[in-house]
Amino acid sequence: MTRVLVTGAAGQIGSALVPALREAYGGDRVLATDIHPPTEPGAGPFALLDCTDPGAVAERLAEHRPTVVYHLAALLSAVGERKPQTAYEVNLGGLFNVLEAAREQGFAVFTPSSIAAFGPSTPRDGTPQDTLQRPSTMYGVTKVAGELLCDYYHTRFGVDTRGVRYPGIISASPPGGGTTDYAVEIFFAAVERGSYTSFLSADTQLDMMYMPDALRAAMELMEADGTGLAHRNAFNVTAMQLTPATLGDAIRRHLPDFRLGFDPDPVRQAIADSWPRSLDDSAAREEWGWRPEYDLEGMTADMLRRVRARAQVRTS
Ligand code: AKB
Repeated sequence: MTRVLVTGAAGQIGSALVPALREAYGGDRVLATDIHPPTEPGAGPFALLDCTDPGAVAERLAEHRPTVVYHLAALLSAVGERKPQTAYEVNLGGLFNVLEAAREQGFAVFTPSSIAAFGPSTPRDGTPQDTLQRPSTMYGVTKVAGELLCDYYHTRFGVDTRGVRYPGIISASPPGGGTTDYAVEIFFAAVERGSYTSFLSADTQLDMMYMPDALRAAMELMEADGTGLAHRNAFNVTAMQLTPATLGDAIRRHLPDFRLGFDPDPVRQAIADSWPRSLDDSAAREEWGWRPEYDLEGMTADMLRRVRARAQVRTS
């Protein structure tokens, strides 16, 4: 019987993953945890949890007795450059505490890595599964170290660790402090104001994925037969390659008057320029059957529908 605990449940991925896990495994089997209380109290079991506190992590996990932990608590790339020490403490310290509890208590761990685990010396087009990883951000450093730590806990202690390298995630749930956040902000600005100024230049190409695919990637990887996994931490996964300009064009096919400007922010532009332009996700496709469902057109239509619905709720 699957029992789940999610850390960072109030974040961009967590707030969408928790309902999907509750749908799959039953509401009372999925404990959502975060340092922030839930915005919708009563939606299901919730506990406050600071992952940097090893005692609290071990205690909460021993109480809930999960079979799987989705460990999402982390600072993203742009915030990580503003607060590198906190990013190290939360992203690596938190992961270490969860892995130690997994070693003692025997649950499986999903940890998201990111395209940020690559750096300027990585091949940028068709970035292979196994390649140079010398990132230039603190977020990226914690993601590479996290991948290695998860592999170590698997080979040394037999912990069932698995992960994916997420590209930018596009969702109607708000992101918090990432370099790919423009791809979410642009939809809200298009619906609410009819215009948006991108903090990345028009032709900055990055891998992206729509949230329903991101959730399926995590859940399908954790359900996959572990004996078929040659790679574990972490699999390249992607769904589409976008620039701010191509995303603006896709939105304009639904909202012809939408205006898009560009005012690159030096810090986030430098981060984006150090990341891949397109990932090769053939290892995920071969080892556990990964297939994205949403392309640019499908994602854009569905995002606009969801963002309009949210905007209506806000103004009614
Ligand atoms: C970020 O922009 O920091 C994240 C990521 C690509 O990991 N969305």
